Amino acid sequence: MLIGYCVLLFLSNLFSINAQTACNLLNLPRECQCQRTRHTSLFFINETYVRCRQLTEITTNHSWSNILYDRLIFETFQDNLTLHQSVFANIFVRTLRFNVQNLILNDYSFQNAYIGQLMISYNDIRGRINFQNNYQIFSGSIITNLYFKFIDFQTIISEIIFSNTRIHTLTIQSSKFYGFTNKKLETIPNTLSKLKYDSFLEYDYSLSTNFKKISYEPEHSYPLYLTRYTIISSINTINLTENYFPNNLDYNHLEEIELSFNQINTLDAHVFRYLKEFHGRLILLHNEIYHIDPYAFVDLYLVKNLSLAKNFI
Ligand SMILES: *[C@@H]1O[C@H](CO)[C@@H](O)[C@H](O)[C@H]1NC(C)=O
Ligand SMILES: *[C@@H]1O[C@H](CO)[C@@H](O)[C@H](O)[C@H]1NC(C)=O
Ligand SMILES: *[C@@H]1O[C@H](CO)[C@@H](O)[C@H](O)[C@H]1NC(C)=O
Ligand SMILES: *[C@@H]1O[C@H](CO)[C@@H](O)[C@H](O)[C@H]1NC(C)=O
Ligand SMILES: CC(=O)N[C@H]1CO[C@H](CO)[C@@H](O)[C@@H]1O
Repeated sequence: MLIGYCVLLFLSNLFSINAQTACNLLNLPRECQCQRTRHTSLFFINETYVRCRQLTEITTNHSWSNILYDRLIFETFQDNLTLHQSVFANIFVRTLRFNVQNLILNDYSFQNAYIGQLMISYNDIRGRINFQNNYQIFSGSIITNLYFKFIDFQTIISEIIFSNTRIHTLTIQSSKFYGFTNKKLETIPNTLSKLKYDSFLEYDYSLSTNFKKISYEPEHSYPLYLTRYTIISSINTINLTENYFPNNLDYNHLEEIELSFNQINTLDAHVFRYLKEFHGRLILLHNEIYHIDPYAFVDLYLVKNLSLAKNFI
């Protein structure tokens, strides 16, 4: 009994020393607290949990990417949180969460990042997001789930923001989303291998460091690879346009597009013009579609499953 207790004490001391070391490596701003994740084995010494409250600027003064994170959380209420250039370059985190009223992202803020779940929201009220220069933010990154909830995008955004990125599921929910500019990019095909990691980091499993490092050339713009593209209750128009389909998306690898609960009533001519190679499922459930232009679906010749239930047709 006593021996067991001593062993436990010894292990927890060993752990706290390691956790302490990981946190010290960061030399965190005073708004941030670093601790071990609760309920995880004492042996997972990489399971660092960092939470920052009312931080307004994230700068490269701190080496954020020095350690691996289980959870990294930023809560900034009624203020701006500005991420400087490249602050989270090469970061490795299972869950990264921003609960921020006005999030301002700069070029390459998440370059080469490896993220399980990236959640951007603002409680149950609408927060705002600002892509400072409308330029590459996520290039070279692999993200399992990128999730925007209760966010006002304020304006049409450039698809360059998501160029050279591999995302399993991109979800925009209960937000105000105005679509993409579909600016033509100089795209270089077949660039998956240029990304640093070759697989998704499942955010609900233990962090794994077994990944291949592949070199990355930042001077080029590459396509966006997505498996599922979901916009629910967020499209800010009743007349769906091609702007909701980024032109740099590799539709050949996309398995599902879901645009449900969006109050869309019109499908215009050639609205799916970028989807010529899309052969997955297109789900338009629970809209108010009653006007479909005769040329609305002409570009969709490979689509496998089209779901138009719960509409006004
Ligand atoms: C970052 O470091 C520079 C130079 O050391 C300093 O002037 C600046 O105030 C720091 N910024 C923040 C947000 O700490
Ligand atoms: C917050 O950012 C916006 C730009 O998005 C700017 O106009 C405003 O002045 C900023 N507010 C503060 C308190 O820095
Ligand atoms: C839908 O929007 C497109 C592009 O803005 C426009 O050309 C078209 O007339 C609109 N359709 C309807 C039915 O309002
Ligand atoms: C098509 O999608 C609907 C709704 O998601 C599903 O119920 C149906 O089984 C799918 N059909 C095929 C052939 O995949
Ligand atoms: C970055 C980091 O802290 N990596 C450590 C994770 O844990 C293993 C042992 O469990 C160490 O060998 C790594 O250095």
